[in-house]
Amino acid sequence: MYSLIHYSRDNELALIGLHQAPVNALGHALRRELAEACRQAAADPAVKALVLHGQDLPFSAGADIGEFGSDFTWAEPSLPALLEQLESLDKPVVAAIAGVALGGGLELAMACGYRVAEASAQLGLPEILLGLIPGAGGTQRLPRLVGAEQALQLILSGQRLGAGKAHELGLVDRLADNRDDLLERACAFARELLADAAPARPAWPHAEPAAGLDDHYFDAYAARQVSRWHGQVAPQLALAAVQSAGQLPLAAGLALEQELFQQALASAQSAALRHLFFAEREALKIPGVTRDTALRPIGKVAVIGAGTMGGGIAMNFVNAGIPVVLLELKREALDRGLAQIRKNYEISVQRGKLDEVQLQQRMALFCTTLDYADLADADLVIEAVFENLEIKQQVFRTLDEVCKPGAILASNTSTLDVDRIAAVTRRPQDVIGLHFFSPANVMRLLEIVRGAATAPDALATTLQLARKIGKIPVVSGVCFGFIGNRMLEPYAREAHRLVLEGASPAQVDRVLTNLGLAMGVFAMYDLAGIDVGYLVRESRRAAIAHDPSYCKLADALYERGRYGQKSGSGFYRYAGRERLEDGEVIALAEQLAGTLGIQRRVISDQEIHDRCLFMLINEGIQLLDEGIALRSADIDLVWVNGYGFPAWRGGPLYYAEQLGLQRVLSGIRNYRETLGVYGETWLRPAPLLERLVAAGHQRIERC
Ligand code: 3H9
Repeated sequence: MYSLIHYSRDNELALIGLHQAPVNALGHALRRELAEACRQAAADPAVKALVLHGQDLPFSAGADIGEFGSDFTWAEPSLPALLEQLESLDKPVVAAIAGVALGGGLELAMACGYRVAEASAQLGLPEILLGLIPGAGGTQRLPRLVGAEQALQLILSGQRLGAGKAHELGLVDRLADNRDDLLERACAFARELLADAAPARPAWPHAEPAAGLDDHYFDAYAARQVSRWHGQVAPQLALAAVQSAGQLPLAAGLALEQELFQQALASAQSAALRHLFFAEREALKIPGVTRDTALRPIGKVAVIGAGTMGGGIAMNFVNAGIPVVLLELKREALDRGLAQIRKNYEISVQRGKLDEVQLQQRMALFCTTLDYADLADADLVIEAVFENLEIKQQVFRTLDEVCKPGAILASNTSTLDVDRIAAVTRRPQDVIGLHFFSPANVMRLLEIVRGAATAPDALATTLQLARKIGKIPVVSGVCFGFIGNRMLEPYAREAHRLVLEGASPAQVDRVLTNLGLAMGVFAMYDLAGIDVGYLVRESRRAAIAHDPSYCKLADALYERGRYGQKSGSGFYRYAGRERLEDGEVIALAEQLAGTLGIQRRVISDQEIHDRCLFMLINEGIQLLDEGIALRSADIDLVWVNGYGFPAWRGGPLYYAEQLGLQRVLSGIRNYRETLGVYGETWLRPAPLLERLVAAGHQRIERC
């Protein structure tokens, strides 16, 4: 009778096991069967209590995100209606939570009168990360369980709680030691409730969720967050919904929540965030790599270079419990690197994210060496030495000598040709690029560069490892700068040129941050170091020599020792951490423009937006055409997670689809014509963009 539910009886208990692989997403078919199972249990006089659990699966990851936008979302029983049905049963219902109870999954658990979770379960309402608000009672029932203040924090952060913390807050009634005894513990709890003649639902611990909060609490909260929310609708809707829990009876609060949820679901921002959710999962699917591809065991990692980058990379593995050997050429460099790592962990301890014992455990996983011979037993070696081909090739020659067969040899290059690095070894199949972003222990993006000879199992192993250390991996082919930095080049080039033509660095940055980017181009260059950008340009002077205006202002700043934040001045001046506009930079731009024969003029914000963004998009489309990126959504992931592109705009290529490909193409063509030689040199529409527009495609895909 059921295909997604395991229904069984244990004396006076009905056991209802949800079984919709892989994560019990509450799609229409599962909802229908669950409603039927609840009706069956309600109608059976022998059943006195119900236990809901995930049958050999996590409890539930919430509503089926793939259903949103289709008729199935609200097909009866809708999730809110199903939960109201559950809540109105006159028999106690115990939710037994294993794995995850997220979003609608936690809402399902909260509609039950009682909850038991196994110790490693994770609970949360992550809807906000999808541009949504909880829409099946979460904004009403959570405040009644844990209080409005706590509920607001959980709903607005989307943060997951461990079962222990959930228990402390009163979200969970009982804890089971592990998955194996969860169901037994939940059944024992249900029997206890029956023996005690407990009510089907206990009274809400916070019947007045906002009691004790200042009258202006919610307004003041919103005022504090408004700049951080940056025009995003979901946080404002979530706040209004939680606020209503303190003002309205449950039924009215649920009705209001429904309205607000619908608004969030219909928003372009939620569509963009849902696009990224699926993009993240799709990015793991790589041609030539299947579920059956055998993985290489990774028990020990070596990192060459203990500077900021090497140290940050090493921390990722240690955080996941994998021992790391750090190699440097000099003892002092090793000591300095290790001291910095300890300092980073100490900051985490101060912030309460780590305790002293964990700090000691992590430090104990590091060992250091000055001798390459000590890398012989490493399963993965990542070099993070100076960005220079000859130096990296030399490191790889040595690795080829000392490393065991089958070890994966990775370069953390951000621009160089991985195939030329692989070519100096006798095992190019084991060589791969792992491009971490700085700070490497914080940034989630990991570009995995697949060389021409990289073996599928080496690729599969690094993909899986990336997930294990909490990164978002995106596979790129080999080219200068891979996906991210190659796209940065035309985007930053336009920004630099616009300043010569009459914009100020602050105006350019403002246009970009108004769009939602975490940082403008010039603030970013000042942070990364103008000397660093200069060295990258030095490595490819031949390719840019034909344009004397190319990043000329940055070169001039470099010559004046204005290296950015670290030297107190760059495109801006710095007073401590405060960024100030600098008239000297404008004067320098005017002088350079005069020398180069560039007519300065008033530059509109629209032109800044179009030239920077359209060239960024254009390069992304070109990368797709060349096969460097496998899909346009991979490009979106790179720019959202590595370059501060606003997630709620879905990434640059998704943004282009919303703008309309025709608009992007005609913008590029227009500037190509109006910018003279410069336009002809650089503003060339990608052939794929032209083909897509000619064929009337709205989506960016190979054609
Ligand atoms: C919501 O609940 C709204 C309600 O408040 C109101 C409604 C009216 N739906 O991540 P993984 C798929 S909004 C559909 O690789 P992991 C995923 O696409 C929802 N599919 O595994 C993937 O498919 P494939 C709020 C889902 O072990 C497969 O499951 N909930 C859903 O690394 C495995 O996923 C959330 O935001 C879903 N809800 O992580 C939770 N969840 O194999 C979202 C997963 O074809 N989910 N899939 O690529 C997660 O955070 C993680 O998936 C989870 C597992 C932690 C559960």
